[in-house]
Amino acid sequence: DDGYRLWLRAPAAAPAATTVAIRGDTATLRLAAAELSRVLPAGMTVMVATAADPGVAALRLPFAPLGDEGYLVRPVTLDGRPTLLVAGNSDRGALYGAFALLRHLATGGTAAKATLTSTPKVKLRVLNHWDNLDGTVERGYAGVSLWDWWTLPDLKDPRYTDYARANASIGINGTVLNNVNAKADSLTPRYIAKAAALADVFRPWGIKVYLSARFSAPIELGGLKTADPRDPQVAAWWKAKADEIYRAIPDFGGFLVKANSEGQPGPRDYGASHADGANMLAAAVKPHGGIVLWRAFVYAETDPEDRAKQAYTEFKPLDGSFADNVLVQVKNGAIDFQPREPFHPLFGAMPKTPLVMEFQITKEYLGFATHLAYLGPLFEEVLSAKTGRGDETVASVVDGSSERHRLTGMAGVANIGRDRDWSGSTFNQANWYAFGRMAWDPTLKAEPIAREWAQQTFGTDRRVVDTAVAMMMGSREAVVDYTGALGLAHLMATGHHYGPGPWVADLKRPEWNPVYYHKADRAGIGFDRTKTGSDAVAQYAPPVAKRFADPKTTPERDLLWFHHVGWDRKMASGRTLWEDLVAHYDRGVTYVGDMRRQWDGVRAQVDAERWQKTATYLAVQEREARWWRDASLAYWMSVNGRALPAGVAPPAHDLAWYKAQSFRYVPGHHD
Ligand code: BDP
Repeated sequence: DDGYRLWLRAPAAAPAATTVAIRGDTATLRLAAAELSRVLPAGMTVMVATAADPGVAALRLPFAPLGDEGYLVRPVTLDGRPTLLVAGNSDRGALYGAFALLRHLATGGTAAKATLTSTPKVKLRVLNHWDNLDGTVERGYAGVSLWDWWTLPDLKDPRYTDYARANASIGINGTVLNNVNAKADSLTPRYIAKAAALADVFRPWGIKVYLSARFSAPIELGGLKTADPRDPQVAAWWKAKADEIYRAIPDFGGFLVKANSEGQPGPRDYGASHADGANMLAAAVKPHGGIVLWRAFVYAETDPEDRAKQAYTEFKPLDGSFADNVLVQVKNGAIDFQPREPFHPLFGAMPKTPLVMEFQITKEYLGFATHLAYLGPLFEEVLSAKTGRGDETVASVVDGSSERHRLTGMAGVANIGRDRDWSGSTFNQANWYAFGRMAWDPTLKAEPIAREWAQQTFGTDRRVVDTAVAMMMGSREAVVDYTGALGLAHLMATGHHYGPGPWVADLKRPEWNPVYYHKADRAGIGFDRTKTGSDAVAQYAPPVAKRFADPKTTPERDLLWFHHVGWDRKMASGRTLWEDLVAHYDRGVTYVGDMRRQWDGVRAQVDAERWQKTATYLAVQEREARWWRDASLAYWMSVNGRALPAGVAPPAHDLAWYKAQSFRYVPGHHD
C-alpha cells in the first residue's frame, strides 16, 4: 500500500454495490451518488438530493440552518419507502453529506439509521499551494508540484480529480494554485487557460480556483510605468485582467496577495497603504463576486527592534478601511510558523475586518516530511486561545461569530506534491486532513480528528488506531521539546530551516539570526517583549497583555518568547530554568524513541509498505532529535558556562562539530 488512497480507502474504481438514486441531475450530485454506491450495502434505498426537490421539501426537514453548504443525512420515508436521504440546500451540501456518511461508516457507524448533520462554520476553506511555474514547490517536501503546467491545459491528469475528491471529502472548497511569491506570468492568457482547465476538473467537487497575484503585474505584463494602486490606469488594467480571468473561469475565487514582504512588490512601494492596494484589486473582482485575500505577513526592514510587531503595527490602523470583499490573511503567530508561537495579536484587534487564519500544513520548521508531527494540537491551541476581549477566542474571530462577518476563511499552506502518498509520509496526510476538518469547524478538537483519521487510514483495528493516536497526540510537543522549548523560537539553520543553528550570528540583517531571537548570554535567555523591551505584549488586548507582561503569569511554554530571564529562575517543576530546558530536550528525544517502539508494536497490523516508510522516518527523526538536542545543549553551555545536571548525557560531539554540519541542497528551498 503506497498511501495513495489517503483516508479514502474504499477504492474509487470499485463496482457499485447498491444503486443510489438522485433527485435533480447535476455533476456534483452524480459524484455524491457514485461515492455512496461503491460503499453502501446492496439493497439499501438511498436518495441524494437537494432541498429544492418537491418530494424532499414535503418532508419539512430542518434545511434552513444548513446554509449553502451544510448537509443532513437521515432515514426518511420517501414515496412510501424507507430511504436514507443525503441532502443539502445545494448539491455541494449533498456531496459533503455523502462524505460525512462515508466517514461515519469508516469509523464504525452503520448506514441504515445514520443521522448526521453539519454546517460549515467557515466560508472559505482554502489550500494555499506555494507551487512555482517551473514545477518546484517552495517549502514543499512531497515531490514536485501536482500541477503539470507544461501539459496543461490539454492533459487533465486523473490525479487532479483525485486531489479534488480528497479535498471535498474534508470540506475544502478552494485552492490557490501558485506561490505567494508570485510570477506575473501566472496571469498571462497561457496560464489562465491552464488554471481554467484545473477549475473545470475541480468545479463538480465544489472547489474554486484562486490565484496569487503579483502586485507589479501591470508593469511586467501591461507595460505600465507604475503599479500604484491609486493610478486609474493601474486599476483599469486589473479590472480588464479580472474580466479576462472570469471569461475563462466564471466562478474564479479571487486573488491572494503577498505585498511588501520579503522583497515582493506592493502598494507601499508608492507610498500607498495595504488597504489602497487590496481595495483596488477588490474593485476589479467585485462585479464577478470575487474576493481578495490580502496577507498580513509583512516582513521588511522596518522594525529592527522586534520583527514580531510589524504586522500589527501596519495593519491594526487599517481596520475599517478595507472593502467588503477583502479578507486579511494572518499567520497563526507573529513570526513565522515556528513549532510554537503565541497566537497572533491581530486576532481580536481588527474587529471590522474579516481575518483569515493561515496555518502552515507543510512543516517548514518541524522537520519537513520526515519528522512525525501531528499539527492538530497546534491548530487547536491557537484556535482555542482567548483574545482577551470578553469570551472571544481566536476561533470565534476566524469563524466570524464574534463580529458577525459574512465572509470568513481559513487557509492552509499545502503539504501536497507529486509523491505517491501526496504528503511525503502517511502521517503527514493527517495534517492535511485535520486542516480541512478544523476549517469546517474551528472548534473541533485535535484528538477526535486524529482518531477518525487513523480509523479511515489504517482500518478500525483498535490496537493500531490507539497506537497511532497516542503517537500523534504528543508528537508536535516533542518537536517543540527537541528544537527548543519554553518559548524559544527561530533557532534553525539558515535558509532551508532544517536542523539546529542557535549560534548563527553573522547574517546581514539582525532578525535573520537566531541569536536575535534567543538573546542568550551568561546570565540569562529570552526575548524581552515587555515594556522594558520591545513592548510587543501591548499589542494584545489588556487582560492578555497583562498576563504576558509578567513572567509569573506567562504560561511557561511561552516564557522566553516574552521575557528575558535568568538561567537560575525557579520553574513550576521546582528546577531551575536551565535544568528544565535540558529536561525538555531529553523529553523530546525520549518521545521519538517511544514512538518508534509503539510503531514496532503494530508491525503485523499495518501493511508492509506504509509501516516500513514510517519506521524508517521515525529512525531518522530519532537521530535528528538527538542532533537538535546535542547541538543546542553544546551551544547553550558555551554561552552560559554551566554544566549539565547530574545524570544527563553530554552531547556526542563538541560545538565545532555541530557548527560544521551544514548542507546546501534540500527540498523546497531555492536560492
Ligand atoms: C516563510 C517561508 C518563505 C515564504 C514566507 C511567506 O520561509 O518561503 O515565502 O514564509 O509566508 O515561512 O510568504
